[in-house]
Amino acid sequence: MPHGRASEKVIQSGDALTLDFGCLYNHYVSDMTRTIYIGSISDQEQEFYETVLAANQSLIAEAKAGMMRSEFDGIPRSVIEEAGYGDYFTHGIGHGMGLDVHEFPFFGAAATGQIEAGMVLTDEPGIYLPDKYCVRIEDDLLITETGCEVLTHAPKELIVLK
Ligand SMILES: [Mn+2]
Repeated sequence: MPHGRASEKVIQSGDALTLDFGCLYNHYVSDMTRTIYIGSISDQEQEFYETVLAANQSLIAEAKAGMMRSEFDGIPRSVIEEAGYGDYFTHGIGHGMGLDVHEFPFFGAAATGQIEAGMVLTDEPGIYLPDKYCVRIEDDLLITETGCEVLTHAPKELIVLK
């Protein structure tokens, strides 16, 4: 599921762990997600990870003020679609944030209008294979006139905990 809930499940070797969290500072929020692997990783999970990372990075490379919201969603989505997993990316690419963790603008299929300099937007592509596993990588981007500044500095290389 794109947004699961914490449970009593004991983490086991072979599990993928998607960690979605943030902090609150002077009334403003952050939001980030990393997916790590416990003990081992299957070839398919590794392909999913590399696809989602490429999608995340494609938006960092292209995002800037004046871009249409449909384009902000469509650039990373096309990376996942071209890899053949478009049916498993089941939510918008991200959302605004500030005083609240989910703020205007949103990026569903019906999103219209442009993104503006000064907006802080999440870049959170994912692939969710029902009843198997998922991967999501989420960074916070500060939109500028010429590009974007990545506010999330946590590493994104594939991590398999032994
Ligand atoms: Mn988010």
